[in-house]
Amino acid sequence: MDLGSCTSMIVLHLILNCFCLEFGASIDTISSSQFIRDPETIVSAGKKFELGFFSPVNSTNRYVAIWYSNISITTPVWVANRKKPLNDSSGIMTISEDGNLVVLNGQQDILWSSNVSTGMNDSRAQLMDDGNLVLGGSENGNSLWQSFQEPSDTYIPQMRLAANSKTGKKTLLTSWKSPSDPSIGSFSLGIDPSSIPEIVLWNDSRPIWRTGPWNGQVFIGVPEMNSVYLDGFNLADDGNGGFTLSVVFADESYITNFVLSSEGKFGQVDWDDTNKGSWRYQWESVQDECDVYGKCGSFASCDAKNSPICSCLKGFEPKNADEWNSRNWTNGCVRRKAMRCERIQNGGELGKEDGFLKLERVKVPDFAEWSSSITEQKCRYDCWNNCSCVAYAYYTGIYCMLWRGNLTDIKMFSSGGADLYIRLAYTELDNKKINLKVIISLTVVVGAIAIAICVFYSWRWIERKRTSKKVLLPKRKDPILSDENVIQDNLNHVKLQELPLFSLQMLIAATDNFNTANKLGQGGFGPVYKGKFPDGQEIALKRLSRASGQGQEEFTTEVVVISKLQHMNLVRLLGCCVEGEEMMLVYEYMPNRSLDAFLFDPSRKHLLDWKKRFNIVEGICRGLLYLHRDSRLRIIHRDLKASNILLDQELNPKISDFGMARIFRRNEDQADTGRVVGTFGYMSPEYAMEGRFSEKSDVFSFGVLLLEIISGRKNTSFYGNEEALSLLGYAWKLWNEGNIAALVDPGISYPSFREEIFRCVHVGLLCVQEFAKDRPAIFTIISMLNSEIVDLPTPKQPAFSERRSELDTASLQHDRRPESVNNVTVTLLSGR
Ligand SMILES: *[C@@H]1O[C@H](CO)[C@@H](O)[C@H](O)[C@H]1NC(C)=O
Ligand SMILES: *[C@@H]1O[C@H](CO)[C@@H](O)[C@H](O)[C@H]1NC(C)=O
Ligand SMILES: *[C@@H]1O[C@H](CO)[C@@H](O)[C@H](O)[C@H]1NC(C)=O
Ligand SMILES: *[C@@H]1O[C@H](CO)[C@@H](O)[C@H](O)[C@H]1NC(C)=O
Ligand SMILES: *[C@@H]1O[C@H](CO)[C@@H](O)[C@H](O)[C@H]1NC(C)=O
Ligand SMILES: *[C@@H]1O[C@H](CO)[C@@H](O)[C@H](O)[C@H]1NC(C)=O
Ligand SMILES: *[C@@H]1O[C@H](CO)[C@@H](O)[C@H](O)[C@H]1NC(C)=O
Ligand SMILES: *[C@@H]1O[C@H](CO)[C@@H](O)[C@H](O)[C@H]1NC(C)=O
Ligand SMILES: *[C@@H]1O[C@H](CO)[C@@H](O)[C@H](O)[C@H]1NC(C)=O
Ligand SMILES: *[C@@H]1O[C@H](CO)[C@@H](O)[C@H](O)[C@H]1NC(C)=O
Ligand SMILES: *[C@@H]1O[C@H](CO)[C@@H](O)[C@H](O)[C@H]1NC(C)=O
Ligand SMILES: CC(=O)N[C@H]1CO[C@H](CO)[C@@H](O)[C@@H]1O
Repeated sequence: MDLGSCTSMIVLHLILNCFCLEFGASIDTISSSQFIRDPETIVSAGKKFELGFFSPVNSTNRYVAIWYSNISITTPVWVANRKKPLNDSSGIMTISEDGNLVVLNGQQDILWSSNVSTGMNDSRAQLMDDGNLVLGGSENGNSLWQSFQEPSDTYIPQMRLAANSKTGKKTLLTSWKSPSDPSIGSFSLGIDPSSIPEIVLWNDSRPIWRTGPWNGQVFIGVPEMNSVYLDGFNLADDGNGGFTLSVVFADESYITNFVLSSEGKFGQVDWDDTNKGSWRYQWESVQDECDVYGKCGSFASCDAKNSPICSCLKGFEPKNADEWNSRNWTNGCVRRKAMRCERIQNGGELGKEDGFLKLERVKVPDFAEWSSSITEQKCRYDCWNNCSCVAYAYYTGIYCMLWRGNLTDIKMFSSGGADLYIRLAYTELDNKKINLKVIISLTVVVGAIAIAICVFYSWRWIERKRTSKKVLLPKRKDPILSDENVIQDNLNHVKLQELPLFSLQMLIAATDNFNTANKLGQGGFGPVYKGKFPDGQEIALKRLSRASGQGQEEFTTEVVVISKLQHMNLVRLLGCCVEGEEMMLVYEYMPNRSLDAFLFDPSRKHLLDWKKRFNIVEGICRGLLYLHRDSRLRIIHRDLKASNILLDQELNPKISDFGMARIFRRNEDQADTGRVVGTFGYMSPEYAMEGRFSEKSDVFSFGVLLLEIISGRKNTSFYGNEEALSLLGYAWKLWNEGNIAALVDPGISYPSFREEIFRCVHVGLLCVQEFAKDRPAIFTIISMLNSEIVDLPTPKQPAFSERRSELDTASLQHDRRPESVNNVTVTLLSGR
């Protein structure tokens, strides 16, 4: 199509649009001339949401509400006239003379109004496809009011909950009074911004559940947030007391929301379309009694696995023993022996310094105060140094939390959670003098430990066998991050604000003046050398060629992206060097080089048996999941391939080379680029041809990589044989012939893993499907590999499985920057 005909199409389209608006064929808008009268409705453009009149169960009252238009149960996600129902079917929703959106009854009384000063009388309200009802002036298109600002009992993706600690303003979800009465009930939920922000559920004004503080990635009192299912949350801080919660779900076709029921139950529900359709809770805030706020009173902890569930913290005793023993825990516990600093104040005997007792895996108590100390030692000292401090905790992303006064709402988790250090008088700690009793009990304990060790090792042996089949979900508390490493890790976070700069002198010395003997390889835009610092630390050094003028952007991207990321499956950047013409990046050294050096080398591929390969697959998944979903940023790698997967001592994979990565804002899902970079063979069709990339283009590359790992063959190793098919075409052919076994690398002996390998082939084929929307997201892939999802969909024909394209000549990896394939996307780029 030439430009002329394109323009005329657009004009025609515009004319049609106007025509529709004026004459009522467009039915997503309310204006003063185009209002709705019970039982009329309007439907959003994509037909996802509908607005109209409805009656709740067992009620004849009429309310204006928004519901999902395409599901069999009318589920209002927003109700307008909650306080003043209509008692007949004479209701109208329209734009009033003052420009507000209003609900009127037959007598023209205003039952509900958007109640903003609009300064115009010709505004219109539009129901958007995300469920938002937006009142806008027809002139400038600014919104005057939105239903998302006044939520009812449902939080739908795209909505934002805001709170401001300075103005005290909060957007709250408020429950209905009962399933048949939408008026405002006693429960509400929103952000409590008073100290470290968290989400709180209130019964009137009493908190009854809370998430624990936000650490930049998760609410640390919700251990399920380690799981991918609840991911997509973000709590943005405007630096001025304002916080905004948003949730992004990768798959928009999937109907899910968070609802606060009239009984005060809060959870995530999913629409299940099977049978006639129903809502299913996929997560609930209160999973056991210990989730109920302050169940055990002050200075006590709650453990649902114990009976009774409440116990005083060590060094504390029930305030009222009778009540406590009859399981009335309201009064909580009190300190048995005053802290030393208190004894000083009261002129008592001094004794030794107070100490801290560590409580592991807890939901940290309420009323944490944030301290600016960033090391654990300093945090401990801050607490120790101030007599009003009774406990501290140190947690990645928040760093130092201190508590004064009472400790309320401590729950013990079986995994996850934080470590809480409680301040106790010296004599309450475990370091008492050894007496006879202790010796006797020690003997018993030693015996018990011996038995326990035997049990533990046999259990571990069994567990090892089991976990070899299990994909590890991305626990934020990676073993590598525990205890001292947490400090180290956090120090790194801080340091990386200004990435260490190495001097050129030092790097010249480390690499013996870039001696070719130390050259590890040639990257896309510069050689990589091995080096060694005087202290013995080995490094890999990428020297970017500035001569070509290229590499500068990659250098910046890589520094920005990777210095913000910390994950065991991503390669670590140690620092950089910019001096004169030189730009260099310094990484940790990976002794086993990259995956392709094993996979495609006939003499070394046998070193990777199936278990190692599967471990590598899992690791890549975890690294990708972190990039796509878990880190603060959302990152599309764009150049995932075997040579960018480095292997450490134990052959754990680490994703490297972020020079082409793109950072997405949390609410962005895809982007277009006029400059297609990447490696043929791993590029998804929409990226290679249209410059469109998203998480799903990384998934495509992962799929190719997965098939390469299984087959031990490169996509590009197929010219001229096997009937001129690519790896994908070959895999597809074998899949259809039911001969998957022929794809598997003969170098891996596998009878006992047959099923697992076939499953991987299946997943691989799902990842390389032609259309991005058909490809699973990375967290789904993990569940699939892990056999959590048992019934895998049937893959459709992969991209590139038939055509042998003319691109073959470019399929070697030397050319990383083919020219723009499509000129049109270049103009799109500037619009974003
Ligand atoms: C509606 O009324 C019927 C009969 O009184 C009752 O059985 C049912 O539980 C009610 N439903 C709701 C949601 O209140
Ligand atoms: C409506 O639901 C049906 C099945 O429940 C689905 O096939 C269809 O795509 C949906 N339409 C929209 C616009 O979501
Ligand atoms: C409905 O409510 C109006 C006031 O809003 C009242 O005047 C009228 O009598 C009511 N009708 C019925 C049938 O209850
Ligand atoms: C409109 O808002 C004003 C203050 O913002 C309030 O006083 C008034 O009661 C509101 N009116 C309605 C109908 O909600
Ligand atoms: C809107 O206001 C203008 C003047 O302010 C008036 O001429 C016009 O009739 C009004 N329109 C409606 C629909 O009330
Ligand atoms: C909410 O508070 C009311 C009154 O104080 C109480 O009866 C009810 O049990 C509470 N509900 C929950 C879920 O805490
Ligand atoms: C528990 O103790 C508190 C205060 O002593 C008292 O007010 C409350 O009624 C008691 N609750 C029960 C269930 O006995
Ligand atoms: C201890 O902390 C409290 C509360 O922040 C503060 O008011 C007080 O000055 C501190 N005391 C010392 C000795 O730092
Ligand atoms: C615990 O401390 C908080 C704030 O420091 C206070 O609001 C609350 O009332 C206290 N609770 C008890 C049981 O003392
Ligand atoms: C794989 O190789 C074939 C030719 O060998 C090529 O046409 C194709 O673009 C490559 N990429 C993919 C993803 O299949
Ligand atoms: C892209 O634009 C350049 C110059 O603007 C032109 O030379 C080239 O032919 C165009 N390519 C395509 C595929 O349209
Ligand atoms: C399979 C393999 O070559 N593993 C090596 C990885 O690197 C460590 C440390 O250099 C070697 O000890 C392993 O043999």
